Amino acid sequence: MHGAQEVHSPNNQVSSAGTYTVTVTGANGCTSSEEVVVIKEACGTLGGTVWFDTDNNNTQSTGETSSTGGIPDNANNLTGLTGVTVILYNASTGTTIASTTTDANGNYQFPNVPAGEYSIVFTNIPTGYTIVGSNVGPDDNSDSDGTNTGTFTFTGTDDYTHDLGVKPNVCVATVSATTSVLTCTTPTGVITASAGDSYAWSTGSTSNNITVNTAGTYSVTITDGVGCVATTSIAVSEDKSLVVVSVPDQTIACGSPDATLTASGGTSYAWSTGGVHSPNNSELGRNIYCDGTGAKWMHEFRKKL
Ligand SMILES: [Ca+2]
Ligand SMILES: [Ca+2]
Ligand SMILES: [Ca+2]
Repeated sequence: MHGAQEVHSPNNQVSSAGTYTVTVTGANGCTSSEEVVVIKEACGTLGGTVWFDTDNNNTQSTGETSSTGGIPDNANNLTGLTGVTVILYNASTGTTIASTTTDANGNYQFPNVPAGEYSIVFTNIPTGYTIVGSNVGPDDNSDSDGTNTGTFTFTGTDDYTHDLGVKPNVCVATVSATTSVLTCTTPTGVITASAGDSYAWSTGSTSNNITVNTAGTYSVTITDGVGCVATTSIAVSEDKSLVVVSVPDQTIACGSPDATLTASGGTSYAWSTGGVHSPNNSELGRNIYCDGTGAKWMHEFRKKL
């Protein structure tokens, strides 16, 4: 009963639940009394966070969020996923109660929610993230409740247990090249990227492979179907320096049948006499002969094999 303080006005503003009594006196002096029952609806805040499960254990770990109901630990500069749409449904009727988006720290709140049966759905999650396992472990404060929490009972006491754990997709890009050194015999190489859905090469190509003919470092960014993005690069060098050929001149002395001409500096040799692929060629030579005056004469010849 709330009769301790009398109010002599037709209006009486109350803020507490309870039973109130009013006694009304008419112009004729007669009185009547009436009891008024006031029920205060239980209201509170529903909320949580979309957090990064950086250690992949499907629960909010120390350092990922604070220990109190999914509020990110900003002291560690940790943030959650911003811009995720969160929808509050009346689980009894299926109607939408409210919709909001996660803030810069991944938090969301629905204030002034009456006690009742609800469900919360997370949607518009950016590509590039995987949803972690739901309801792992015994503590609803620290678990993830999935993109649809399912029906839960809200008593009107603030409740921040409705969270969603996400983790960035990780992928690794690799490239392979048919040659790492461009030479006179291998003037081009083909660099092939590991499988993806799209490719962006430093050359501007969007193919999964590129053909290169100049030395350099070539990079590629690979994107797959779930938004996983990875970049890698490979260096291709070039060795097209000319061989320094050294063949000392020779004299075929009078009376000698030939001279050996020796080339160096290479790995294979092709003499003008043909058919000889060694550093030495004794088929090319000069005849030196002497006449009766003592003068020397020379005749070059190439012997056909
Ligand atoms: Ca974790
Ligand atoms: Ca749960
Ligand atoms: Ca939870």
